Amino acid sequence: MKKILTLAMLVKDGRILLGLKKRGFGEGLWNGFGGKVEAKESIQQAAKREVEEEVGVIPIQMDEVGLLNFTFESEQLELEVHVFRVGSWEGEPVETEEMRPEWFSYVDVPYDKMWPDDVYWLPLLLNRKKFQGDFHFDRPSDLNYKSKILRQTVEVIL
Ligand code: 6OG
Repeated sequence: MKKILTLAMLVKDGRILLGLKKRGFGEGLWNGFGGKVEAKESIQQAAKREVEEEVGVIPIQMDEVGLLNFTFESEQLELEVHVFRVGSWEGEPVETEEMRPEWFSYVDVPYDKMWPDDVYWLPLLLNRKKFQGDFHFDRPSDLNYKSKILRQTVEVIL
C-alpha cells in the first residue's frame, strides 16, 4: 500500500517553525506540518490545508522542494512525502489540539527530538536546495517506538 503525504516547513529570518506533536502518530516529536492527501485535492492543496489546520496560518509563498520515499523492512507500506518550503503566510501561528508551535534558529534545530530522517534532508531545505531521498526503516513508528533507518540515500536536485 502506498500513502501520499505532505510536509510543510515554515521558515523566516533564519528561523524555522516546528510543531511539537501533542497526540497520536509522532507524539513528542518536533516536526513540520502535514498529513494525508485526500481523494479530491491536489498535493499542493493538501499541503496548504494541513498547514491551516495544524498551525492556523494561510501559506502564501509555498514551493515544493523535496520528495521523500519511506519504505519499511517489516511490511509492504510505502510513504511518499512531498516536502514544501513555506516562506510567507497570512496570520500568526497558534497552538492547536495537535501541535504546539515554536521557533528555532537554524543552528538550534532539535534533531534528536525529530524523526530520524530529518537530519539528512532538513539542512538542505534550510540551504534552499531541492532534494530527493529514499529511506528504508525497520518498521513504522507508533506511540512507543521511533523507527530506525536501515539504509538511506539523499541527493540534491539541480
Ligand atoms: P498524519 O498521518 O499524522 O501525518 N511523517 C514523517 N515525517 C518525517 N520527517 N519522517 C517520518 O518518518 C515521517 N512519517 C510521517 C508526514 C503524518 C505527518 O508526519 C509526516 C506527515 O506530515 C517515518 O496525518
